[in-house]
Amino acid sequence: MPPSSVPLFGRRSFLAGALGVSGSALAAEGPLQVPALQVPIWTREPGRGVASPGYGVPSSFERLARKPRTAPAFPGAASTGTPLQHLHGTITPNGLHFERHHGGVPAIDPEQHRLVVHGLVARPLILTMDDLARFPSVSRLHFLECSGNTPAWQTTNPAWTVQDTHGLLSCAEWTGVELATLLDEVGVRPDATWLLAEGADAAAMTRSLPLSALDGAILAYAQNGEALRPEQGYPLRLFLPGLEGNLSIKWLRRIKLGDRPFQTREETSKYTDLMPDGTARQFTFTMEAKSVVTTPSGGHQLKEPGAYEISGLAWSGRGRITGVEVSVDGGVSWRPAALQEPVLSRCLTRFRLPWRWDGGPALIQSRATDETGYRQPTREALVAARGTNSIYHFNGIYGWQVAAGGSVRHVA
Ligand SMILES: Nc1nc2c(c(=O)[nH]1)N[C@H]1C(S)=C(S)[C@@H](COP(=O)(O)O)O[C@H]1N2
Ligand SMILES: [Mo]
Repeated sequence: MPPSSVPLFGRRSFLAGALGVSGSALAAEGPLQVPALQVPIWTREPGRGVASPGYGVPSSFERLARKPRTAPAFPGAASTGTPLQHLHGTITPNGLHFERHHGGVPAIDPEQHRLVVHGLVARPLILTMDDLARFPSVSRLHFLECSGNTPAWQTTNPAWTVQDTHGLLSCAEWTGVELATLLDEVGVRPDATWLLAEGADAAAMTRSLPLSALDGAILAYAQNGEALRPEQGYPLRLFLPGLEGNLSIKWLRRIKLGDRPFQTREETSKYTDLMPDGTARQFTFTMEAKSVVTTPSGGHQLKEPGAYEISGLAWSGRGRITGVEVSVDGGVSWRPAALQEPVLSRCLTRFRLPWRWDGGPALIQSRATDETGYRQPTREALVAARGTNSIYHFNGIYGWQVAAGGSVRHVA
């Protein structure tokens, strides 16, 4: 029988041998003999008062942090990854949302910030943040992924954690005005087919987007219930569900309607995909279905053989995730994982599968399928189709090798 089909929780306990209670005691019927609970110091004294200065922070026992990715060309052109290996559920706390800045984080006074909408429109507009707050608003849960997430086309490193391989991925509830609402207000002319979005940062990041790709686009001013963080584009960003992160222009200050793509630096020299024949794919907007196991993953250490939960994240820029399969034998056999409800379109989906580790080597992988029927490919299939010249859009199956001693390492 392959390890993946060994019955998992046939016994009475997940943690036989743990909790200071022996496995044989658990197996026996009747009341358990447990040592008396001590009354700890934190029960004998009152705790501290309310949070000061008023904005709460995590317990001092928690040490979560974003982690810088590759060394930046200059200090402002940096990125940091979300610690996916330590997070739960699907929402990324605002202080841990990944960051990617091409010209640093500007300190923008919202009173002075303006959004200009012009070009092929009937009524060009200059809007303040107060103006925007008066429009009808929406809140939607969506992932954001940098297309440069997962540096796996040419390189691999056994020391990588999931923060290094998939950390340019986060998920939040985004609130703001639907772009369609604003476009109605300015009156898009019939000859307009593309728009340009421009940021107010020192990079003045600009990207072109066809109007046909704007489904669900939000002019977002809030993230998980509070104003955007400066790192995420305070006071205003474009948010484009399911599309490569680069298009979600932060510190948004200008939208121009036109009748063709604007061919900016970021869509000509950057954010194109060099194919094996030397041509480049341009305007590869959609993030294809992808998944990764976050527990156990690189850097984790399993203490002893027994019951564990395999858990991870799946997402697709094309819609809902319909299934995630997990393999613990390097892709020989696959089993369906449970998907945490609600499964939302273009949002992270948490998957889980109980697993009994027999103490031997195991290669843990996941593969996701979305509602279009697209299934996450193997690395081999991706490379066969697209070669190894690319930088962006790696969505291949990824693995974690559990060694006999319980250490967990990345394998390509
Ligand atoms: N104005 C501006 N917008 C920007 C960027 C930037 O440097 N400047 N970086 C882009 C890139 S490459 C990505 S992946 C996302 C990252 O968003 P985040 O930092 O909120 O995670 O923002 C995009 N929008
Ligand atoms: Mo990015």
